[in-house]
Amino acid sequence: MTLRFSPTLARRTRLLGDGDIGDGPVLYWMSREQRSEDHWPLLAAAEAAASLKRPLVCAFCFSRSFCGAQKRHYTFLVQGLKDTESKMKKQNVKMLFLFGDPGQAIASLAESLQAALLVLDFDPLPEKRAWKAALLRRIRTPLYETDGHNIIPAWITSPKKEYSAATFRKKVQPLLPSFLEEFPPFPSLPLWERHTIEHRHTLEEAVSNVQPGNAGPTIEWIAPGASKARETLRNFLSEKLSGYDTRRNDPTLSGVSGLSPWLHFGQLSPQRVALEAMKEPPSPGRDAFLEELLVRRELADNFCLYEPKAGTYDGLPEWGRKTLALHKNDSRPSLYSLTSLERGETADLLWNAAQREMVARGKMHGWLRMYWAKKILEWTETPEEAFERALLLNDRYELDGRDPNGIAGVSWAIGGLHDRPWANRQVFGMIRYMNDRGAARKFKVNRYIEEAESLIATRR
Ligand code: FO1
Repeated sequence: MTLRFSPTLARRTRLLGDGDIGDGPVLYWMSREQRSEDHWPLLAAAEAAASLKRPLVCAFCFSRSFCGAQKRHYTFLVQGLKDTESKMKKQNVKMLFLFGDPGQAIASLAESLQAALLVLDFDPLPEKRAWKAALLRRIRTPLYETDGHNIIPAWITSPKKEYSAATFRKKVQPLLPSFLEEFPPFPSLPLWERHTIEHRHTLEEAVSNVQPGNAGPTIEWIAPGASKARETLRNFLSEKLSGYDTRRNDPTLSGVSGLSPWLHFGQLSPQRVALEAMKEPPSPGRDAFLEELLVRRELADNFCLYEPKAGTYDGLPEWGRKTLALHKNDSRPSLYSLTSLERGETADLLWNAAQREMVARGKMHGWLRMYWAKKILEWTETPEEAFERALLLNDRYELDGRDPNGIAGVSWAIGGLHDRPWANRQVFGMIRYMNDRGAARKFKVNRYIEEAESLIATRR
């Protein structure tokens, strides 16, 4: 029996594997989208539960490690899940927390629940692809995947890896009006009564098994959770949206949204952000912001979805790897060890401040991230090692790291992904070059360095 979803959910959901509908509750395996509202995968699971007259159970599985995540990341994630768990209760959704290899743990939970069917949230991150494959091998019930991160489901926007934002934008624009819609109301669901003691999986118990590293101090300047995210969104839209286009490239003006940590952990829906932004008056700032949110961000998912080697040097565009290889033996102006880079101990004061801010606060301004990664290319023996170092440091310290956006960003800076060839030069070949003179044209470099140092000192 194939389930029939309502049209708006059917077009955001695809059947990954068929099977027999079980006698138990519907199971939503929460991973990327860790909120309780504005949530297409949860709505798909809820619609299935309502039509089958079954309860809905939501499970989050903590893996042993995750792309180099540290304690500071789990603190943000766990606080957010606590907030979500209490909201889910009000919708009659029971949350269970597991620990282990997610593909296996979720399959055995589905088995023990005799789950009617399973819904998971789309995530093209390489790490997640392995989890999904492991689950598919074991699961017996129908398995659906719903895209809760992209306004247009990634497999609908384009059937292939896109070359640039320009080609991708041409596909996004005609589809946007019909997909940028309000979320339907959450259906009323029966409470899941029949849980036995074996399903007593608490959040504290599950996360106590994870032993993350402790790099970087705890982060205090941003509060996790959906309510804080919505408040920040509201302030950004009313105070900063209209000037976004003129202020976004200047790290001395807090002109950017600062929403990326909540978006990364799925505590805020990108569709909610776009719906609220569209309620603001049209302006060049709104256009620039929506371009980042709808094109750049979804382009990163397109890359990870269609490039099997995304996140590795071999996943970079061929033209980029070729031009870097031709300049492999160029002498580097300076060479630094990973430790010197990690400590921000280079001769470049701007770079050091950006690195130290990322370590201290788990964030780095967008323009500086590009400059930061390109300098690592210039100061490392080989482009391959530079790519690995940039992604390693990004994922170890950034609050919004371990994400398709981080992979696409580092791939753009070092390998020319979604960019075009530029004039040939030392070390970079035709990869776009950036230097401190470029920075000085964009913003007051010394002001940024002073501000960063004071923020680092006061831990704000
Ligand atoms: N997702 C999970 O399903 N299980 C985890 O244990 C987990 C840990 C984790 C730690 C840090 C982090 O930044 C993300 C983490 N995620 C985890 C995934 C996250 O929710 C996002 O799905 C991806 O990182 C974005 O693609």
